[in-house]
Amino acid sequence: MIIERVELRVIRMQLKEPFETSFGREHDREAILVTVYADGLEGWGEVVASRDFGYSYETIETAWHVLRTFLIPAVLGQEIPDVETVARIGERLRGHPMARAGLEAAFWDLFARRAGLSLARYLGGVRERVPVGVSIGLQPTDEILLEKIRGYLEEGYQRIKVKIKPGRDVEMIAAIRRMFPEIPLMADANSAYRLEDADRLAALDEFRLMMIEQPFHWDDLYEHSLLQARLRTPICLDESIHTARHARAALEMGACRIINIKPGRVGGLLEAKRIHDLCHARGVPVWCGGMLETGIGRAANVALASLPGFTLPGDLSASDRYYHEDLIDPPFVLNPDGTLSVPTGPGLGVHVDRRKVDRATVRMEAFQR
Ligand code: OSB
Ligand code: MG
Repeated sequence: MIIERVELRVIRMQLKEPFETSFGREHDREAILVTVYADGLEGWGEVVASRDFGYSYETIETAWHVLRTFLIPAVLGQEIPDVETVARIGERLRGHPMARAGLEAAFWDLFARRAGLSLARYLGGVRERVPVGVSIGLQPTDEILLEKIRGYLEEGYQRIKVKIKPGRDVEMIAAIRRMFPEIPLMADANSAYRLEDADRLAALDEFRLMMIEQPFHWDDLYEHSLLQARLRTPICLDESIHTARHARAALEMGACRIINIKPGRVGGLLEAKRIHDLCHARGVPVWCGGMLETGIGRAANVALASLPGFTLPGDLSASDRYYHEDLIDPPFVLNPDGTLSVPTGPGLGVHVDRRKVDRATVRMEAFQR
């Protein structure tokens, strides 16, 4: 397909409540929406970089720069036959996975629509519904956290993930376990610990967590392998897995037993699928992570999570867990069985509400061949 037009938008969405992790607090969410046009069709993708660095070095500003300076000129007016071509263009850059993933996502939507298939089917998905959990940010007190957990369990979420950091860990998890002895529970440190904290992390073993996510540095594998050798609890890596090569290395050195797959972190759905395929072949469970996406990024994640190896509940909560009003109509709603339904329409399978997109847009640029 000859790519006729690409649009970039920075959108800003107020979060229902602030989201706090070990690296900072977000009150609203900015993201870049990418729209590609060809043959009377359009495709939408979401770049999950934030305004500030923290989770990653990428920001809205770096992603905008990379897209408008390098990636869009390489596809605009060109004959792009498949997503592999887009991925190869992206791989010429070193790093900047979120910028690349957002553009690639728009092409996945476009090509799935051209094929008349849902993105889930186009990717090889096998599930009609995907099990989902909820990721709860750091709260001012344990009491508030326990109330939040109770509310999400009542709504039907299948597992609870809480954020931890030094000083907000063993006692907090103990309090959760006293109140909810049997719930599927896990903790995400977002790289807040150091090797010297290994004893403190080992003290979490007694709480039967499903996993501890990313305790050490965002780019580390080796120190995680030292920790995993000491822990009964599986380590799940998020930040440290940038490619399928990292995933293989991490598994072979025993740095983790579970992988959180986020398309934005690994440069796109194609690399996400490669990591899935590798883990699936080895019997390693994976789940789909989240970056507080709008319905556009969420639809791509839900499609990815319909692949057979995504056996654990993902950070794929309903639209109303994040936003008063999503950009898609209808929004994602939680099924009573704690799942989200995988859209079946062509491409992302969700209707992007352009009026809502316009209202959320704070910056826009169009590129025409
Ligand atoms: O580490 O998984 C993370 C949100 C922003 C950045 C990093 C992370 C998260 C979450 C939220 O945990 C997951 C979600 O519900 O989208
Ligand atoms: Mg994480």
